[in-house]
Order: sequence, then C-alpha cells, then structure tokens
Amino acid sequence: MIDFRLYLITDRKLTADRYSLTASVEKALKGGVRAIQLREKDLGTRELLTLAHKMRKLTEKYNARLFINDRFDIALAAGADGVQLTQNSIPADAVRRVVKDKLMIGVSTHSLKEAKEAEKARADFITLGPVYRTPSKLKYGKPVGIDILKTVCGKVNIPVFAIGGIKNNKIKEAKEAGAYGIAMISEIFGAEDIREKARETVKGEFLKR
Ligand code: TZP
Repeated sequence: MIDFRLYLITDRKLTADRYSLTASVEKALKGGVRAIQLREKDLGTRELLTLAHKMRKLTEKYNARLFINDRFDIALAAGADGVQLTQNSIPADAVRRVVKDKLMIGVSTHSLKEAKEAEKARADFITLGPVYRTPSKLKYGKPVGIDILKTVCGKVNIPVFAIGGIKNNKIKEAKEAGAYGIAMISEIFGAEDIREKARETVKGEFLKR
C-alpha cells in the first residue's frame, strides 16, 4: 500500500544558496509532505550514507517515508523505507530477490514498455515522465506528454506517479489522466516559502484523495 500521493525529490543545489538540504526538507515536512526521495547523484557513497542517516532521522520525526535514489545498499544501511531505481540501476527483480519485503521499490520509467517491465519485475510503484517540460529540459529527456501518462495509467496495475514539470496547476490534469500521485522537485524546493508551498500542494483536492 503506497500511503502517500506527493513524492518530493531532493535537489540540494536548488536551495543551496538559502538553506542546507536538511533545513529545506524539514520545511517541506512541516508543510505536510509525507514522502521524500533522496536524489543527490553527485555524492560519493560515504557522503550519501551520512546524508541518508540525517534524512532518516528527520523523516521519522514527521512520520514520513524515505526513499533513496538508485542505491538499495544505502537504503538498507540507513533504514529507509524504499529505493527508487532508475533504468540504469540494478533491475527491480534482482533487488527484490535481495531485499524481499524490507524495502518498497519504485522504478523511474519513461514509456509504456519500461512501465510494463517494472510491473513485471515486482516494483511497488513507478514514476512516469517527464510529462511536461522541466526547468532543466535536456537533463531528463523529452517530455512524454499527458497522453502517454494516460495510456500507462490504463495499462499497469501498480500506482503511477506523474513526474516532470508538475506544478500545482497541473495536478488536476495528471489526476484525470489516472495518476495515483505526483512527484515534484522545483515546484516545492524552488519556492520562496517551501513550507507554505508544500502546505498549499498537499491540501489540494487531488492529493487528499
Ligand atoms: N525525472 C523525470 S523528470 C525529473 C526527474 C527526476 C525532474 C522533475 O523535476 P521538476 O522540477 O518537478 O520538473
């Protein structure tokens, strides 16, 4: 059972000139976010583990879920709730054999084919995107569009989180396409008042469902 509808992904560079990552995440948690994915791809193993431990402490305080991008070893070591696998990670079925039910597994997908593969490999949920243009357009690939989101939601039986360029005014459209939830970076971490933006987002009609 996936007990969150808003999946907030970190990017410490977005807030670095204002706050530390822990301070930014705490603001979001205070605003009501209940699932965080630690995604700091440039960090080495030790640094990431240290940060993961800090995030675990913080998320526990707010009764929120913690996922670690790519690294199921770090997720296990830090006592996280889950891992978010990319298309270049160890595949979900191989991770599942090792972690059994100790971790939830999310998989990042960009097409119906990848979505079906993730489901077959026993992922608990997927993200699908980028649905829209993202601030850093090229980094995440070409937008897949709302129609692909709709197709995928109709053809897989695990929860789909829409990702990529999701702003508060796009949540309704993602919901209508069948998304279970949404994943965000810049809408929240790029906001001047992170706590208030998080509060505004989680109290929206769709995310209360
Ligand atoms: N994967 C696909 S799009 C994306 C990721 C990590 C970035 C989402 O960022 P934003 O700022 O919510 O568009």
